[in-house]
Amino acid sequence: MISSKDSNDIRVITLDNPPVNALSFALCAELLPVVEAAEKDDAVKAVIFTGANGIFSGGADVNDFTTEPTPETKTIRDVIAAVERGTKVFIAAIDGNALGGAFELSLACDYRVATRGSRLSFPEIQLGLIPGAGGTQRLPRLVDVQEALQVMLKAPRVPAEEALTKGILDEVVDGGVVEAAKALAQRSEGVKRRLSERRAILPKGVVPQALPFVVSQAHKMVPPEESGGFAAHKLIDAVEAAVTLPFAYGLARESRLFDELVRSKPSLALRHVFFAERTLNKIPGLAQAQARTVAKGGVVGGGTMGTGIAICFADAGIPVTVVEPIDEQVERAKQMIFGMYAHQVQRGRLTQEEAWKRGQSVEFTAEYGELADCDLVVEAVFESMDVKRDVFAKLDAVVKPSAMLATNTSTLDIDEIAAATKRSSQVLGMHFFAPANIMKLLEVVRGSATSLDAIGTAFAVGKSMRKVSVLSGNAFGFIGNRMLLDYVREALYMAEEGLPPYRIDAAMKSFGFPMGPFAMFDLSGIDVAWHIAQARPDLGAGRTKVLQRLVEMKRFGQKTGAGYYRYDKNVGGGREPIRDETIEALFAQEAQSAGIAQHPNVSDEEVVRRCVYALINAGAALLEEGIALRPGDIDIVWVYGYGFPPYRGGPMWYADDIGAKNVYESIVRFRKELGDRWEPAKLLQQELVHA
Ligand code: T1G
Repeated sequence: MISSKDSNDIRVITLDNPPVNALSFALCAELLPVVEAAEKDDAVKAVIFTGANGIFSGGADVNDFTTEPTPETKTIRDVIAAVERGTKVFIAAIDGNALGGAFELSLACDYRVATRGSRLSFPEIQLGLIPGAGGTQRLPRLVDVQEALQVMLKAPRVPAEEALTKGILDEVVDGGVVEAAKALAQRSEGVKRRLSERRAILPKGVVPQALPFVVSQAHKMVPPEESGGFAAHKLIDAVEAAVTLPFAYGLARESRLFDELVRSKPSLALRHVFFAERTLNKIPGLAQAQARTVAKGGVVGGGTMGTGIAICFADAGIPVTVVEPIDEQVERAKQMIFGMYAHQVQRGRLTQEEAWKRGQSVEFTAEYGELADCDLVVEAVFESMDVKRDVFAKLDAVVKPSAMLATNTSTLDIDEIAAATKRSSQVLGMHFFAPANIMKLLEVVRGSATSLDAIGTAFAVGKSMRKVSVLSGNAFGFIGNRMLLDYVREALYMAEEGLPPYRIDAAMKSFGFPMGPFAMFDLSGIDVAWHIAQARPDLGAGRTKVLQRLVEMKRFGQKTGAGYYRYDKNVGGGREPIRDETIEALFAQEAQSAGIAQHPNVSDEEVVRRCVYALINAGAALLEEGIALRPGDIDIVWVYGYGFPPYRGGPMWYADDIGAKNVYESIVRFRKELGDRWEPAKLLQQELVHA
């Protein structure tokens, strides 16, 4: 895992622990004596750290955090302490990513060189942690406190050129970073530059007396500790120590804060999400599958979803042809594409040239025949089985024999759609979430005949589109929407029992969702909910005619300026839900007509239990039915697709956190109090859902 090679009086130490040179306990146990030997060797004047496998290092090995270190365990902290004590000149030669503990190792060095295109980042906050090996103490001694906080709070991937401008790097080279480091070692003439010997840098215009105010302001800028801000507040405490305490004391403070965070529930949940996301593609047999290369994509339907999917292809560098027979729709689609890319250029995310290239890679036609050479075609037409079957029959007749056909349906039966073709092994669902070019979640839905090659192709295309792809079995609503129906059913039932929608939404927002179920209805469209309720009245619908009344009043939600809430273009740009007592009166009136007993006094905690336990119960049933492969897959669907607070790990992780048995007992109580719809999934009787 560690190799070292001398070049005259310079020792080059290489981190080599594929795939990302993670600074595991094992690697650090090997690295420490090599660093100490270099320090003791009089023939060595300078030490260079570099990484193999095209990356400096992805930081500490996140797997190690659940292992309680023993006094004998060596971590990156021990290596950095040895560098700190060293008298040689230490240089970090960075190529690729230098993340977390690797960034910290470079800060303990006297000099830092990187190749153009390398990136430095402190992603710890995304794991509910803080840099725990000196980063919170050294970075504020290299850039000012405000800058350092932004880098550690927002976790940007800082490009090498920007890091050079900020003074984090000493040199950026186009290649030969180790050679450049050797030259720098010679030029350094043995001059060390320990950051620990500097003072933290206050932002321009901030005098030491103003520090308490600056710190209190920083705390106000991050979410409350119980709402996902736990690590952020500890980070601010650590950076404050960098300003107010001597280096050694600040380091000790950082260690204590880190050790508290690494055992915290939010961090355990976020590390679960990190690994669950990287487990999604571990599907039995998929490694042996022959995923097709998709050199050309096709989309049928140039509506909002179809155009969004076309943009996904363009962003992945895959030329795409969209079949859309209606000229006005083609114009609208082109405007959407042009506007989206113009926005990206304006925000500096894309160059004009790249935007132009991507925009040009999307072609429109009215002819199915233009799709003949596509490797993958995604259908995105009206949610009607007859319409979709007709599209698939036409596609089957024109595309090449090896082409894969995917439907973007959100609820319809994949097998029934596949039966319209003679290639059912090459048909599957690719359920994009609106807006398709923004949302990262992609449900890949396998029909009973879908081949592993087809699934592998969909996962490969999803990766090139930078999607988070989750495999789902073929059942109504797949994973996300199937669970959503039980979640929204409980919200509707509580509203019918006299609890105002704004109270329900407020409770779910305080739990950590970005918006509550009624605001979500208004965003996605009440007409869409009505369409689904018509298709499956047994799922997700309420017991009253409220939904029907809203549709009759053409209150479809944000897009019509009113739904469960009112919207005023002068309030939050017309997107801010405004409580509407007329809807509460409508619920009361329709509930009375339906003879529904009123229970308006439901606590926020009970609102959360009813909505979240409905999710957990539906998720457990999907695992029992084999629709979802793993609990972690369900967690990813809900964190990425529906805004479940990631610091709670997703619905199934949350179930284990509160205890699956506790959830089971609550559901048994709900069944007695609320009705047979609360049939507890057997899986919840076991100790942990995440076996
Ligand atoms: N620890 C353990 N495994 C890791 C890892 C890490 N830090 N980073 C990646 N992997 C695994 C990953 O699970 C996957 O495994 C494989 O490597 C490829 O990952 C002390 C406390 C580095 C940019 O948070 O951002 O340092 O699927 O698919 O797209 O203060 O991985 O092959 O079994 O993501 O090329 C901080 C997280 C740690 C970095 C590469 N570091 N990783 O992206 O590959 S905390 C991170 C990434 C820390 C110090 C603190 C990315 C990547 P498998 P991948 P990629």
